[in-house]
Amino acid sequence: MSSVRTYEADLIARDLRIVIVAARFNDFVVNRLVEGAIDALVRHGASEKDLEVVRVPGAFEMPLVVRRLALSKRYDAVIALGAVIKGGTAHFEFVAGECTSGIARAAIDAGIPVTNGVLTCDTLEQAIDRAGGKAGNKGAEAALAAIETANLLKRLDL
Ligand code: INI
Repeated sequence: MSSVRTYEADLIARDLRIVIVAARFNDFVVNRLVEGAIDALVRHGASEKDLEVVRVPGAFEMPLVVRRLALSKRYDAVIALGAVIKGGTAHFEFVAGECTSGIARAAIDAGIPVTNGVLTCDTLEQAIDRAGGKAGNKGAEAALAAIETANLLKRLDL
């Protein structure tokens, strides 16, 4: 091992205040992402009283609400969960692109982690695979990324 000073964070969610922003569009898929995220947070020590879920109509509305919540100083991290499925719309690229760049910008503007659990898939089958099916649960992955990044920022104490 090198002796270079290295900062990394644990996955302990105790005392972290986290809000999940979930789209109603494709709720059949998104609800599984929400369940996966809450399960991961609680299994890593989060208390349910420190967790909130905010519902938005679709992925396109995500950036505005995510940004307001991230700037509110009420939370240590925001988890964005949605499912944009290509078969469903001709404006797939616009919805997916605006959502992704908007939530990334919200994190930069607010200075807290906003993790991206918004699926962008060609088919409903792919989305189901990634929402607790054979490709894991991207909601749980986004939750772990939120815990780690929130703890990293606390540890860096900048
Ligand atoms: N919103 C989604 O979250 N996923 C989709 O797949 C989707 N499709 O297919 O259209 C979608 N559209 C709605 C969009 O996010 C807005 O809610 C709507 O355009 C109103 O602004």
